Amino acid sequence: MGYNFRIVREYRPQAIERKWQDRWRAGRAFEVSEDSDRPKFYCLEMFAYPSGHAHVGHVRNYMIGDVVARMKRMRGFNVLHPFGWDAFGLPAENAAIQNGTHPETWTLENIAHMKGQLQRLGISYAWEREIATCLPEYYRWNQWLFLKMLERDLAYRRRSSVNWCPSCNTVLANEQVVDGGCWRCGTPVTVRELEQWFFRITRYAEELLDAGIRLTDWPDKVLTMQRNWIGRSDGARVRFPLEGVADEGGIDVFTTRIDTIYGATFMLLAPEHPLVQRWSGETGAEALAGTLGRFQAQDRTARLTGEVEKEGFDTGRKVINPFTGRAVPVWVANFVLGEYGTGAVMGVPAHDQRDFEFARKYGLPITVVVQPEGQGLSADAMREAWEGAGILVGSGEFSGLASTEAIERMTAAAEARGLGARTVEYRLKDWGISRQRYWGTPIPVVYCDACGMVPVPTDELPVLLPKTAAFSGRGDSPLAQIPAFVDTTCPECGGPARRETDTMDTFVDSSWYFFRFCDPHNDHLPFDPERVAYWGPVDFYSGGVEHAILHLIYSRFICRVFRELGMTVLDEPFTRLLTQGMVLKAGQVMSKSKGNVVDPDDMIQRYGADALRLYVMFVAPPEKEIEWTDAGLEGSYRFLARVWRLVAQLAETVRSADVADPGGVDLNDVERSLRRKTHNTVKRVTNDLDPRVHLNTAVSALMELVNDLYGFCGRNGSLRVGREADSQGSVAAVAQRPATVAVLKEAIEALVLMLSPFAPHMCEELWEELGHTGGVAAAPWPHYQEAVARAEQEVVPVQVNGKIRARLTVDADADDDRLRELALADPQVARHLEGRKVTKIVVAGGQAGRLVSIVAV
Ligand code: ANZ
Ligand code: ZN
Repeated sequence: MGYNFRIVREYRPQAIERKWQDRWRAGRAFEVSEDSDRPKFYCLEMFAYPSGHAHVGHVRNYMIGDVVARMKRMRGFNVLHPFGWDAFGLPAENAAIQNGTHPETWTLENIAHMKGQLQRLGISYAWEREIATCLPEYYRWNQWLFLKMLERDLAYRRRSSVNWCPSCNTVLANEQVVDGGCWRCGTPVTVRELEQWFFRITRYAEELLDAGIRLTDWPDKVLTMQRNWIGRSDGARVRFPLEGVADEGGIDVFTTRIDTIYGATFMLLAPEHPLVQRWSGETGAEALAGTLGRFQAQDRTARLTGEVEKEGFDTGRKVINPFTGRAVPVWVANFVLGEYGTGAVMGVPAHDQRDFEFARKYGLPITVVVQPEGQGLSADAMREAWEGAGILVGSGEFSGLASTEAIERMTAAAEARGLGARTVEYRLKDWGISRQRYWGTPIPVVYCDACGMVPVPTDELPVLLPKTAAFSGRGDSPLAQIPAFVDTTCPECGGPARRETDTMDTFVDSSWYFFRFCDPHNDHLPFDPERVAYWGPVDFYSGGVEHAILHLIYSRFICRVFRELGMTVLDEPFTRLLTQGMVLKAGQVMSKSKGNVVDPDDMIQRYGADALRLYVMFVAPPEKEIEWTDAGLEGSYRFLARVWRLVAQLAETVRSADVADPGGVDLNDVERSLRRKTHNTVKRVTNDLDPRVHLNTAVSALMELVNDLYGFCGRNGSLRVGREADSQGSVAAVAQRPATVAVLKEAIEALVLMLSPFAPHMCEELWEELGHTGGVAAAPWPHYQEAVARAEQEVVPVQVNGKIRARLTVDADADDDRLRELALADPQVARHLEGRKVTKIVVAGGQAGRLVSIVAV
């Protein structure tokens, strides 16, 4: 029977994908345990919020991680590649309010559906390690962590403001405030002060900032965002005494521009400043109190960004500018923030734009004290503040100094006179973790009339979230409405006590889940330190850039908390970070609300999971956005079908190869060229994948190899192996030339191995067809030989006394001595050397190739 007519099965992904998914599961192919004989590799994608259905934009990240995990496994690493669910949070509760489904039901159903989606994509997860943060076996360790932090003063309680809907009588999360109104009823949102819990992340501000510099495998963009978020500011605190009440001290301001202090013509306090709060309570202060109420009700982010109109109120009090000795008025201003610096600012209208606008609006004096070089500023003519540096004027003994120098000298002077001190301020605030919500981790403390706040003893954990709750979206937080939950006994005195009804921010859940994956079923500790010592840190972490700040800073912080608890020695949880690009459709981000989502299941039905995976990897580098097109997916499918036909038709030939190593036999030109292509492709793909993760260029290299293979074998489909090789169009020719079969086998096997991280199901099937057992997922990654991968022949120019006299065509692996020999033997060169004495022969190397230079006298 002629080989040309062998009928191969058509590529039908649906028929093989299920089969391999079942086999992987049954064979526990991706489950791992610690193994000190192999290097470990922890590959993690940010776990998923179980919103319902994952679209291809969501799953792109998992596919990227899967290619890395599969490739690393083949390269001999013991790979931990787990998955789980960030399962608490507001949407579940909103769904309960809207359609009565219990948040737990909603969440667990969504998890089941999405897990199925991921399994149908063939992602190589260690599913036995799956975690869901809404289960008590997980969240009890949030509670444990909270209690440990409480012991160390890393968790504390203070009053802080929340959004309040006066109509629903309920606290609103920031996401539930839409255009300043309640998401349910539209009533304008006001501010309420409540006792809330905080994690003291500011204790680590400096370390988080410093250590950021060492995260060399993180995108610069993310590091910059974190640096700005932490926001270190070097400046000084300066005290302005209150006029007339010398004993009562004064008001401290924080400034980065003490050089402008002679121009401070007023002081501005935040509405939240304690003195303002005190003054507003005094009799006759109704107008002040009214203004404060209005300011505090203004959108906090708009106040922060300065989007709201700048407004102030004169308190009627005065302070003394300690450098000029003059009394200046104290105003309250809506754009001064209570939580930054000291909550008080010296107003320097000539040199700060916000102060300038404020002064113009309220007719406050403007005094220029810094002159930019070569300009003469005058207060009356100014149209905006001069914020740059310059030479000080009207600044007493400091006049004539340049700004930088003045900052040094004036800070020293303030310190010497006991007026102030050099300080560093951070934008980073302590992390408010209290949520007045149901679907989260209950905070494990109780309040007792006799003992006050009492932590729940760790052996009584978990504090279980009660199953039933009313979800009206109105009134107190849902937990506060369940007496069976609230009413308890005090662990200290046994008297009646009330439980804390706040739950934790879900960012607490995600701040340490990567440790839990190392030991997911531990029921006496969050994790065994030894297991984290083996698996940690995460070597490759990928996810959306929207987590550049909160999740990634909180995780770095909590890693340090576990370090403080002696549970890990790690400083940083994630060595390498990749932020993947979005998937767009018709130029728009895919999202349910835009109705432009592509469901992976639809695509799997039409083209198979492998084509979908390959398409998403091939269309762009992982960090870049991709524009979804069905045509692109179809192209990937066609490529896979092409590989399928090629390999399936050659499988029998490859299996029958009796020369194991094509390196050991004589090859003709065509064979040698295919072999070079194979080794060169292995080299390219290996380097593209590890460590660069240039998945798209790796796929292009594989496509080139497939083209060359088709060229080698003859035209599409007929695959007359050996036709180009030795001009005989039959399989018999192959049999006669073991070398052809050997190079073919090497190429085909390398192709299937390297394609397998991208298209794992198809490659498993083909690998088996090629006669291998044990699965491609566990097969070793192909090797390449540098010498074979290099261009085969090299053209080397030969100079005699600086003039090119010949060009040699040599084997690329010929060494320099051989080159010298060949150069001297060349007839052209020999002619130019006639009657001369060679004094030097140099072989110069370089990117462009080698060159022989002969000097003769
Ligand atoms: C006087 C001054 C003069 C200032 C001048 C700037 C320019 P960064 O770099 O962001 O730390 N400031 C201090 N506390 C504030 C608060 N709670 N709310 C709003 N603004 C506040 O900025 C520090 C500067 O921001 C400080 O320096 C202060 O204004 C203002 F020509 O002091 B400066
Ligand atoms: Zn008590």
